[in-house]
Amino acid sequence: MVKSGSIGVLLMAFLFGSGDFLKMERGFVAGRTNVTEQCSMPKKCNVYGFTDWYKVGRVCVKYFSRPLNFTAAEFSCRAEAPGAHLVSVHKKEHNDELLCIVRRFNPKNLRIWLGAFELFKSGKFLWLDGSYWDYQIWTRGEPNHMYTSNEECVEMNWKEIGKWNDRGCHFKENYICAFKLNGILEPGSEEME
Ligand SMILES: *[C@@H]1O[C@H](CO)[C@@H](O)[C@H](O)[C@H]1NC(C)=O
Ligand SMILES: *[C@@H]1O[C@H](CO)[C@@H](O)[C@H](O)[C@H]1NC(C)=O
Ligand SMILES: [Ca+2]
Ligand SMILES: [Ca+2]
Repeated sequence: MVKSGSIGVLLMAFLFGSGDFLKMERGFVAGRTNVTEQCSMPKKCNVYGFTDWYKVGRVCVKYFSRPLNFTAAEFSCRAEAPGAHLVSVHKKEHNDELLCIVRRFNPKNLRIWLGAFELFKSGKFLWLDGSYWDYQIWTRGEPNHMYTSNEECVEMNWKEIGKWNDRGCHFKENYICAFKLNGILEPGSEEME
């Protein structure tokens, strides 16, 4: 027979346990609600064969949960769609939309490669798709390896969510690919130069 004292302990354990459980569940639900509230998922891309891609500005993008080093990720993008590269970012609004996509598909690991790298320790960053470097949103203290070959590639969501960091290109990360919706010439495309 179990003594009444033990039953009391068991009961307490049960009550406290379930209390914690409820708190955790509430926190989880609130967190999720908030993520969807603060973040507007972009529309699907209306391009035949690419309807599981999303429209961000004038490109279609897709998240790949497949950790690859920067070079392998870029070549994987090129194989996914004609004219595709690792994604470039030119506006806060688009940066937010990319973050939203990552949150939706992989909330537990937000780190991704963007399509930017530092050209030969020049202190200058370039986009792989040839578009202008006209926007940046670095984590505080980053990029911390300009003018050295330690960290040449650009990732998002390391220490500060939605911000960028320069990191060694050999690390494997998930990534987002992008291709242009149409061939219309616009400022920021390499055809204008
Ligand atoms: C969402 O988060 C903010 C702070 O980031 C908080 O003030 C707000 O109450 C949260 N909303 C919900 C619905 O949990
Ligand atoms: C990147 O990954 C590819 C494919 O696994 C590999 O061949 C290559 O050596 C890697 N490059 C770096 C810099 O790690
Ligand atoms: Ca560097
Ligand atoms: Ca860095």
